[in-house]
Amino acid sequence: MTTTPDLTAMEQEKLRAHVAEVLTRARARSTALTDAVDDHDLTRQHSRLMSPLVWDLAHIGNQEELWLVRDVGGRDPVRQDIDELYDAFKHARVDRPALPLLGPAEARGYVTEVRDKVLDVLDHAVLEGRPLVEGAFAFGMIAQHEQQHDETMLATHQLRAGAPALDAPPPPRGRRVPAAEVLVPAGPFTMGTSTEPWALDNERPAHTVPVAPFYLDTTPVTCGAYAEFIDDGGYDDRRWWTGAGWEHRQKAGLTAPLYWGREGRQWTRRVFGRQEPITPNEPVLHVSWYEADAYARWAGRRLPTEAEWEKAARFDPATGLTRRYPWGNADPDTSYANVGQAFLRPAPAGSYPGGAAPCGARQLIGDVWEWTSSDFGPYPGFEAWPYKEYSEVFFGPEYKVLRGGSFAVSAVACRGTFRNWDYPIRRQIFAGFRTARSGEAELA
Ligand code: AVJ
Ligand code: FE
Repeated sequence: MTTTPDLTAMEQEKLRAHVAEVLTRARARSTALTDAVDDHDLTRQHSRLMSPLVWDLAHIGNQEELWLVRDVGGRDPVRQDIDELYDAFKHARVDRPALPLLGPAEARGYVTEVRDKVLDVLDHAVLEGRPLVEGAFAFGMIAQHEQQHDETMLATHQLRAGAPALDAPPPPRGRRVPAAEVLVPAGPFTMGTSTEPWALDNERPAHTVPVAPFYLDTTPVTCGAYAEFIDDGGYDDRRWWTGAGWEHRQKAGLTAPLYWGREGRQWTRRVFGRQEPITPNEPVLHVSWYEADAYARWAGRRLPTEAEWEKAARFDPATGLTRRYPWGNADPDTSYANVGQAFLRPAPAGSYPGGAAPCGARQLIGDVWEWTSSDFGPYPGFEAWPYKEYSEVFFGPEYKVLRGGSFAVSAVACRGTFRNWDYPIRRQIFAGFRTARSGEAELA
């Protein structure tokens, strides 16, 4: 897929060390998320939308075994007998608690045994020559997979009732922004990537996309702004909702974001087991696509398309080039963005001025996943790789694209090109949004 020039022995060693580091970091997080609760909490279902935590853990190990022990390593299977139990396409999440799953101790033993073999495979692997190992792709894919499930496990923690099990310091305070919206002038840009070594198939290939001028919110929509929509009767005014959105709002009885409640006139919410007043300047979380879309219409605006989002996040008008990240080509760290579950919440709107895009928009990476107006589909020239079940089977109008990553994504699973997707009714994911409006009128 990607053709990298032949690696020197030293480059191979550096890459190997990097792989070991991202795998180890992912495992530390999986361990922390599963050690935080007792065996009962690991095996029970906290929501019909989610797997038991112990399923995620063994599924992480099983994917690692399939790709790195068996395929890349060419080694004998560790537990071929459990492949079917941990195949996400064989059993719906709602049915997983009733399966004869590995218990907590067995699952921990299994993932450790697989990892020991993988580190041995890594020691001996030649990281080029075969597409799957070129640039250590399969290892990067598995590290991302574990981190993606860690984010899913964190969403299960948020759904879980009972005493708090997780702790984190508060995020940095918010900053003022010069203007509520930024202009992204007209013009084509290069979307997607053909060079990012660990980009997944749906991010490829790079291709040119024309984009009309538009304005984009400088920051994600805040809880305070969202509360105004609610208090203005937004949930009861059919004008703001699409047909399908209104139908869902009625059927599901939506009146506020998931986890929100009222104490008198004050909006409150539950955050990882703690009840608290909403923070007005924090990006709103746990809204469905339908709610985000309705809010935007109420505000006289719309959701950005996926191409608009990516142009705002990556295009540098000074060079005409597309950056890896809003701030440039450096990997994310805490000076640029709220990623890596350093905190258990998004940072206030306007935070991370150092991570702003050339257009001036902030917090495009990290904090909250941002719903876009776009359906999840293939880029021109898409090729499913290395397996159809990562992306291709989900392409179609029933899924909407989310961009940018939340406070719960790890740096390895978060890029300016990274694409996430979900059903427009979903709210348990760490999703918010920002709004846009077309710019033609002003420029004419
Ligand atoms: C990309 C987050 C939609 O969790 O369903 C995990 C990632 N794919 N295991 C998901 C994924 C296979 C996927 N999302
Ligand atoms: Fe998975």
